[in-house]
Amino acid sequence: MPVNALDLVIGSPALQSTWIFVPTVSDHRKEQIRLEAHAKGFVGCGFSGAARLPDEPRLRDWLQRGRHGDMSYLARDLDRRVEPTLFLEGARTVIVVAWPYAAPARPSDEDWRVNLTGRIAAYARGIDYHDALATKVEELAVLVSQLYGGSARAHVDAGPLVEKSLARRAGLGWFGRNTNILLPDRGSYVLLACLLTTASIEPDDEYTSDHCGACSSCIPACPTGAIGEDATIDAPRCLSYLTIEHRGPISHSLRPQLGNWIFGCDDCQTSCPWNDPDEHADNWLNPSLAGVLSISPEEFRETYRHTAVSRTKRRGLARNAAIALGNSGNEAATDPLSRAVLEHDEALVRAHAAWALGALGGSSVGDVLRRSLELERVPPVRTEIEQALHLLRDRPA
Ligand code: B12
Ligand code: SF4
Ligand code: SF4
Repeated sequence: MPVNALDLVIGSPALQSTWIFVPTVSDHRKEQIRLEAHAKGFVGCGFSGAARLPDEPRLRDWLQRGRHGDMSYLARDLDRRVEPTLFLEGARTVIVVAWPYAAPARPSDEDWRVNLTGRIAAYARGIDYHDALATKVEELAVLVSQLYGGSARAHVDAGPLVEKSLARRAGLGWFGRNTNILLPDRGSYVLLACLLTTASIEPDDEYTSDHCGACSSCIPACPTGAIGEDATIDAPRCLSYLTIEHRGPISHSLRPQLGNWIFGCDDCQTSCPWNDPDEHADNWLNPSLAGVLSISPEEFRETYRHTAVSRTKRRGLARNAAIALGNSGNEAATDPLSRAVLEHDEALVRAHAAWALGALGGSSVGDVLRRSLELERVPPVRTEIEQALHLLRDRPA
């Protein structure tokens, strides 16, 4: 979920000359940083050295298998992904913090099909975490520089470093089979951020246990089978990738697996015994699909501007809502989809609305699709409409 790169370099020459690092047996300053991180709301704060991470062969293998899909930035300059000193020259310590977010409720499958509501992944609730965390990590950076001197630089998701591996090395938790880092007392509903510093701070022990044990619940819970036996994700199959990162049409074979996910996916986390579900559904996470499909540019800006959802853009979110309406099996989805195939200003959305109408079927759908074919000028959308008409014809009466 990368956004614009966040760079922060703290540590004026004045500060650096005032504070000289003197290693001590018991470093109270380290505990002060941990306490401050907790006071800011972080639920984990660990310290790691800045040596090169051992992940390069795993990353290379993952990339060679094309598991990164369109995220070409992940393949750029692997050294920068595993070498903290290339992110901050002279880095000697990486402080990794974990920010908790509220667990999602588990709405029943039946409910969304009746109410025609979508699902947004729980991490996206509220102000975009990139902004929220950046401010807190910047404040922590000031404290680190005051206590130890040196310079510091924050890394929140968008940077190249492999944050999960740093988190494990900083002692925060283990890699689950779903590839997320789980904290033993929190589960995986946490977001990670790093603070690199030139100060030398005693590292914590890396997290060597693995508490997945015999469990493998997340693997069958994944709607698209994106979690490999080798605990890596095939991103082009992952709904989080498809609904957020992937800009173009979603392949026909994967559309039914979206269910009602319109931004991200939590299925491999809600199925995990280390995560407790929330009891209460949150309307913001379950918006009306018809509303999202027809959302205007102004409404989209107003509703999602400061949230992570803005990353998928209005076009992407409406595309996903069209698919979810097609998956609902509910006749009430026909009207909003018919309006979209005839009138939506985005070709991508019209194309997916055509598919969704074909998937829904019903007596009025053929007429709507034929009318839209008369009006439609964009070749890929025309193809989708023709395919939807074929689907209708082939459907058993
Ligand atoms: C690209 C990316 C994605 C991609 C690919 C996901 C993936 N698993 O790689 C997509 C778009 C699919 C995605 C989805 C999600 N993401 Co994402 N994503 C990233 C990003 C930007 C890079 C991850 C990466 O490098 N992947 C490459 C592959 C090869 O890495 P990997 O699968 O983790 O493989 C490594 C491990 O296998 C590791 N490893 C495994 N076992 C062991 C054992 C040892 C001993 C060692 C040393 C290493 C090791 O070695 C591999 C190479 O490093 C990071 C932020 C960052 N800068 O790190 C966030 C991040 C991983 N995502 C995050 C989140 C929250 C999500 C979602 C939950 C969002 C959602 N609800 O929709 C889903 C979860 C899907 C899933 N099951 O992974 C969080 C994870 C927080 C956590 N608790 O772990 C991160 C850290 C962002 C953040 N700052 O908080 N994401
Ligand atoms: S986020 Fe969803 S689609 Fe992606 S691996 Fe997890 S369960 Fe599968
Ligand atoms: S569901 Fe089971 S296997 Fe998957 S991450 Fe959680 S504990 Fe590990």
